Amino acid sequence: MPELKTRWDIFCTVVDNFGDIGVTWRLARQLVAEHSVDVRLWVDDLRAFERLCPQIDINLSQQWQEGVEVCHWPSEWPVTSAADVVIGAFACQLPHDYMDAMAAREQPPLWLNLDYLSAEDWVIGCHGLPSVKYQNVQKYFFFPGFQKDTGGLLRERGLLERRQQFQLSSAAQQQFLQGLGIERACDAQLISLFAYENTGLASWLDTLAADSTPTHLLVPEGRVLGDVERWLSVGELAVGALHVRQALTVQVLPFVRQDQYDYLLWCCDFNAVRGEDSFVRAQWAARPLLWHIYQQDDDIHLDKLEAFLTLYTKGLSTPAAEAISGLWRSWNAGADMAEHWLATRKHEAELQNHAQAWCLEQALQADLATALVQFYVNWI
Ligand code: TRH
Repeated sequence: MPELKTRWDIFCTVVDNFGDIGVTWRLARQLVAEHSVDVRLWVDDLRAFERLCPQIDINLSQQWQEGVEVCHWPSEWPVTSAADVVIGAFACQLPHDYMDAMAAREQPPLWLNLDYLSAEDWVIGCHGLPSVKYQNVQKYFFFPGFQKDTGGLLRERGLLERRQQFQLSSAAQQQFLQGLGIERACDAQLISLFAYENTGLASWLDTLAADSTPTHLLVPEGRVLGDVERWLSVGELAVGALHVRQALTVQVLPFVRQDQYDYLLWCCDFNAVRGEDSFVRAQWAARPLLWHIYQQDDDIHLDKLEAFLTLYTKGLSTPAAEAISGLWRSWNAGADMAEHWLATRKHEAELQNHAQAWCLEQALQADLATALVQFYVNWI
């Protein structure tokens, strides 16, 4: 692909949680590092950003981080020229003055809405279609996805090779885990837990505690901790807290930098993830996973869950497909996890092989940043 010294503006409003900033920060860095473009990332909430990237100075209106110009989205829009490519993430509304600046350009910019990730089939038909127009500037839909003819998934160059090397090195893993204060018992399975509040958690923890295989459960600080506290019957859990209940050890971790979170996923035998970005990262970890999908009005998220399961379970034996699907459905209904977890455990080896195969299959698609650059090249 030709090297393009173009300017890109990415706009991110943090609705809630970390997915909006997680995705746009990852994309911005990758565009700079791998496609040599200039990127300004406009973010309205630097505090949320700071959780993933602690080197951010939340008091600055403009700063450079890893080659990206990070700008705090101001209440009064500054006079600034519009970039060659403008990305509004997740249908965020661009400032009116900026839209005027887009329209004032001699050559209008490529204007894209980066949509939410979905495995539903309709995404294929809608990816790349024109959306609304502002004066002479046409906006287009850009849909990430798992299938051919979608925008693909965010995946940095060399990610899978780095992951594989790390997973082959028990010393590297041990060093990383020790850095977080984790002493893994040699026969214990490691599970990471990043989830929203979930009434099904207690039954899963009961099952893990009663299991003959020991489990070390790693829980980064966040929304699920309240359910963990209730199950343990303890007060507020702080980072570093460690509790043992029969075969289950529960340890609370700090919320780590985004790249460190990858290492955590790569170390674990099984990852419970949520939302969008951690969900994708767990797939690149090539380990079996459990997805807590972001809840939407009228339960439309359940269609997305089923669409993903349909794709993901292709190639699995019927019992393994039923086990993992049952587990995911229960988790997302906040229902009892015991039976489905035990069923899933029976197919551990098959699910592990499948996670590897799925990861390799997904990596055959162009990654999302490359697909965006290609879209721009085709457009001009
Ligand atoms: O935080 P989320 O629930 O974000 C959600 C979803 O994106 C959802 O689709 C969207 O509508 C909503 O936000 C507004 O889950 P997600 O997408 O996994 O984002 C979490 C980010 O946090 C991801 O980039 C990984 C990162 N992370 C760390 O950097 N360190 C950590 O310790 C952990 C646990 C996560």
